[in-house]
Amino acid sequence: TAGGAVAAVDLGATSGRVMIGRVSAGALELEQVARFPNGPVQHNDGLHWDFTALYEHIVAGLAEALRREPSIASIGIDSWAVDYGLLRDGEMVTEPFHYRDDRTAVGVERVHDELPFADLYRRNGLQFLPFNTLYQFAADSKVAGADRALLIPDLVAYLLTGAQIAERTNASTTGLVNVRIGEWDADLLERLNISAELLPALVEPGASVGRLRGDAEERVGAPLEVIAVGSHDTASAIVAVPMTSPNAAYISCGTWGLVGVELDHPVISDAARAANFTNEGGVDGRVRFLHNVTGLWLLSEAVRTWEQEDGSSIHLPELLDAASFATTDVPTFDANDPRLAAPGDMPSRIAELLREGGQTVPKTREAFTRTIVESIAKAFADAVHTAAALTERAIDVVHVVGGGSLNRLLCQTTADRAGMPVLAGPVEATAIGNVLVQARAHGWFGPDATLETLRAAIASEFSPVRYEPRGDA
Ligand code: LFR
Repeated sequence: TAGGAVAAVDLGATSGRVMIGRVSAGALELEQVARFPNGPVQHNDGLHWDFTALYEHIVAGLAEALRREPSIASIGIDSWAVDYGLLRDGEMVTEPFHYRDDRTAVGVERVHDELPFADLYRRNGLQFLPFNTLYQFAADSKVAGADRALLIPDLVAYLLTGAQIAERTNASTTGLVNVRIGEWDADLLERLNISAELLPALVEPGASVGRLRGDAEERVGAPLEVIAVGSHDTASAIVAVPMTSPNAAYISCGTWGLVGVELDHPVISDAARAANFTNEGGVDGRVRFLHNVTGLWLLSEAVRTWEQEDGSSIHLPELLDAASFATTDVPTFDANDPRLAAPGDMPSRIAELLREGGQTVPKTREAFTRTIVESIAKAFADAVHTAAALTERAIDVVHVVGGGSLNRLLCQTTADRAGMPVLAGPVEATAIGNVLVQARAHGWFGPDATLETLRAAIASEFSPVRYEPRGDA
């Protein structure tokens, strides 16, 4: 009885995928069915996503998934956070904005004029990121004329099923959910002039959203059920971190590096605010107490720039191998500098930061790559130590999951700089978390499965690679 197949839709900032997850006797197997590119698109009024294209790829991918695996029982959808689509009379008003669009600066000013950041933090427990949804709303002239705002995974679910919901983990990244009561903060909405009607009811991961309807059902081939998962990709990834002790920290590393620990209760102390740590909602009411570190974005934007210069593509694993032999002094910069947030010529911007810091700019691409990786590792290690201090935990191991777990140089330098072992993997944490929450909803892990049950079930299958800290680093 205990098993079956589900489909996971996982949308990242640079690509999206549809996967089949097969679960049997606690074992889990993933099969990628479709992968499609994603990225910012410049419109007259700023950076957007090509959501319409994403949706087409999703529907085509789901149809292919069902062809390959007719027993698929449900669909779960996760994506990056904070971004939303606006609806008017049920129709999308415009392609959603991309969170790296710089219009949000105006929104930050407007919101902080009404409520200083310290007051906001006490309410929503969120680290300051200029693109948190509440700032985006304040800068988006189309919000006033809309009757619904749906976060990206909820928007996909709506188009598929017709149901309008706000999945809780992702809703927590809007800045509009009260961190103590776990509901939309009505008072905050009023002060920010946001109609309470704009936001649909919150729904828990594991709940049924609805069945495919109309065109979606026809194209996919069956009236499949959509189940809410940890629809914030980071929430799904954390489900699949094989943590076995409260003294474990995690880094969910893709475009971003989300560095922190899992808690039962939020920490909204002045120190947490000053360190810009966030209390995002996890699956089962857990708290993702973490800090956003600019992750592989720096490397992918640098490589993109170099590829444009060369007019040919770069083989990243090769570049990273070469970078690991660049052993002379490695200058580092602040990976979190806000000037590195927008798309653009990353090598020049980084060179400027290095010069500002009185450091020499590496001359070769290998050495430059080493500087980028070490700077990310340094920011990771700092965030791990800060998380330990803020939560008074004796952190003694760091799990790295996501694409970054395959980056050996990054894992090793993170271990070196944190002074503790790094356990790398699974690389597919987000998709695994998405699949596990659906599988649990179907009862395939028994009636009382906790996150610990799920983590234990997959621990044997995805055993991590261990990196010991090198003492001399
Ligand atoms: C990671 C992520 C982060 C969020 C950022 C922007 O993919 O979801 O958790 O802060 O993207 O949405």
